[in-house]
Amino acid sequence: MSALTVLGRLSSCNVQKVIWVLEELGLPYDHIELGGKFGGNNDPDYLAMNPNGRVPTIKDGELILWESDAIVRYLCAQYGAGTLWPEDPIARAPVEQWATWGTTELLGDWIALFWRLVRTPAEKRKNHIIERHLALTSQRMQLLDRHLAEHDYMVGNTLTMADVPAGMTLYRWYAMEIERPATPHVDDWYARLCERPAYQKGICVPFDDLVGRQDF
Ligand SMILES: N[C@@H](CCC(=O)N[C@@H](CS)C(=O)NCC(=O)O)C(=O)O
Repeated sequence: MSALTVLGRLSSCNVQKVIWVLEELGLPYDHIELGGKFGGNNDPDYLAMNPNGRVPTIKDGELILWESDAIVRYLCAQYGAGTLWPEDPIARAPVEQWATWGTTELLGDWIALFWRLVRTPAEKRKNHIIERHLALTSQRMQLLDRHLAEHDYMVGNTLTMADVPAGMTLYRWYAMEIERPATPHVDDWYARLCERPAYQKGICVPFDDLVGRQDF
């Protein structure tokens, strides 16, 4: 048994970020599938750790932590100093900025699009709502494209925590049957990410078992 345990189903995009980071850091960990079709996230034992009843939660020694972004920040700060987590606050500031942008600005419409298109059964889909979320997500991807014209990764030319929230969205973005705007620099960034075994393991996870399911 490793000191570090992740609880949460890998089909969850929030769990995926955590697994991606752990794999990038090369840390040993145990992974327990929980939530969704696995259940367990409303059991008293789990709620005692995470009263929010959602996944992921991690245990690292005595530390119990939930909220995927807090977990990603903790793992990067604790184990990725100098790589995923620049130690100098001035160097780290844009990393924090883009990580927050990914989570707050990009993720909202992207996840709404995924829910409306993929998780909603075909007979219940509302095209005008799908189109609105697609248009807003596309605008964010175009902003990202302009930014990535100048950089190989979100901040500078190596992977940092800044890549995690936005990078997480890409597998599903490219897998969804939608009309995407031309974003050649995002395409190149995605190709670079796909070359990383950690990204393959954490993020490139087929989502067939989520199609048409709104019950979790
Ligand atoms: N803000 C939370 C959101 C967590 C969340 O919504 N998790 C979803 C999966 S992506 C969940 O637990 N759904 C219930 C389930 O899987 O049973 C985080 O980032 O960790």
